[in-house]
Amino acid sequence: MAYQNIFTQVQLRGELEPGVPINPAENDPRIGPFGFMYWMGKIGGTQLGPIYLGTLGVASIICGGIAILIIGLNFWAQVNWDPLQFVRQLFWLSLEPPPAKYGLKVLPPLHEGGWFMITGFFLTLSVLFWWARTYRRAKALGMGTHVAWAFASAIWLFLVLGFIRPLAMGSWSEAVPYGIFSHLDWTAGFSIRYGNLFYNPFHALSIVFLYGSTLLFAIHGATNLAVGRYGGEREIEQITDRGTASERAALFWRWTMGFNATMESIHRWAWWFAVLVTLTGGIGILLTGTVVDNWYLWAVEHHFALAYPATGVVDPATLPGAPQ
Ligand code: 07D
Ligand code: 07D
Repeated sequence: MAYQNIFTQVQLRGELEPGVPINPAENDPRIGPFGFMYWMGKIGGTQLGPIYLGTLGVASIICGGIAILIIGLNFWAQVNWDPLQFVRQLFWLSLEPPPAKYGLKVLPPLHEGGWFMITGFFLTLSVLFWWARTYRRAKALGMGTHVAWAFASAIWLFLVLGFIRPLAMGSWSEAVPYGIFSHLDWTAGFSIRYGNLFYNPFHALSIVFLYGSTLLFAIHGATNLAVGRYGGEREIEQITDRGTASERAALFWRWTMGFNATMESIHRWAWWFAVLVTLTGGIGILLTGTVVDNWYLWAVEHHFALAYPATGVVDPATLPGAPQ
């Protein structure tokens, strides 16, 4: 067998595997497997399929499809149904939420946010169906539901951005537009409108866990590859019966930083770091405009930002009667 390292990957070939059977009483309409693919093997397993759609999968894909279709048709209409301009301007096109005057009206006129509301409805359904699918498939396989709960943390931020916070602010106009660059403009505008998001401690926490996640992922991946020559990629065996690979990995980290995670705990570290990115992020966004109006002034008040010398210029958002 060839020595495996980061540059030489295993391209497994053998019988096509349908995977473990599940409870025969359950409907199990899995489709495939379809065959092997060399290029898939470069980034993961070589086998394509089996795939399991089921009711929730089909429902999710239909709802997601409707959302994408409405977004796409709105974009296309915005360029007078010119296919070339659709492609050229794709990144700049946007489906905007309703204007503020409609408040929480569920269905404003279609061209004034109505299409946006319908899209949001189907997109949210699609994401929720997909969540239920991750939960149900895990249960069907007798697995824990860790993936579903981690996904729920991302959905929490998604719902805060597009549903919960707009509801709390009393207007759907607060929601994020559907568009590549327009959602970036929204993000930048949000920070400016609320006095610089860097002074929001939950944004800071979210960044800590985002950066932390990349660091943990990198050192975990690197450590496992490094002890691959001792069977380190057989993580489960190394957890239950600590072998020479995990001994070395542990010693390496004790040598270099005085402490080591275990073969098992590193995955708990990684899970929590990833989950906390969007959990803390969602809290930070929900507080913005509802509890805290200007994060810079909030930071001045809490003595971790310096007040500028008086210039006579007043932030209109701080004046009584300013639109909230
Ligand atoms: C690599 C897994 C694959 C997923 C991909 C995303 C779509 C959207 C929709 C044309 C890591 C598929 C994209 C289906 C097509 C239309 C209308 C995940 C991986 C490849 N953002 N954001 C992107 C979304 C928010 C921000 C890219 C979604 C907030 C910044 C992509 C949401 C804020 C930057 C995208 C969402 C924010 C991006 C790449 C939902 C604050 C970038 C995403 C539903 C968090 C980056 C041009 C990626 C970029 C980028 C999608 C929400 C900020 C289009 C679906 C409102 C600063 N965002 N985003 O790889 O290049 O994620 O933008 O909440 O710099 Mg965003
Ligand atoms: C959006 C979770 C929802 C996604 C779901 C997926 C589909 C598509 C497609 C299958 C991303 C649904 C998917 C429908 C399916 C296919 C193909 C996760 C999402 C459910 N920031 N910032 C964050 C940094 C600034 C701002 C988080 C850094 C400025 C706003 C993160 C910097 C301003 C918001 C982060 C920086 C600003 C954030 C996002 C540096 C702009 C948010 C975490 C170095 C000028 C969001 C509390 C995440 C948040 C957020 C990082 C700067 C604005 C840690 C590193 C000061 C408005 N920022 N930011 O995972 O939670 O998002 O804030 O400058 O809303 Mg920020």
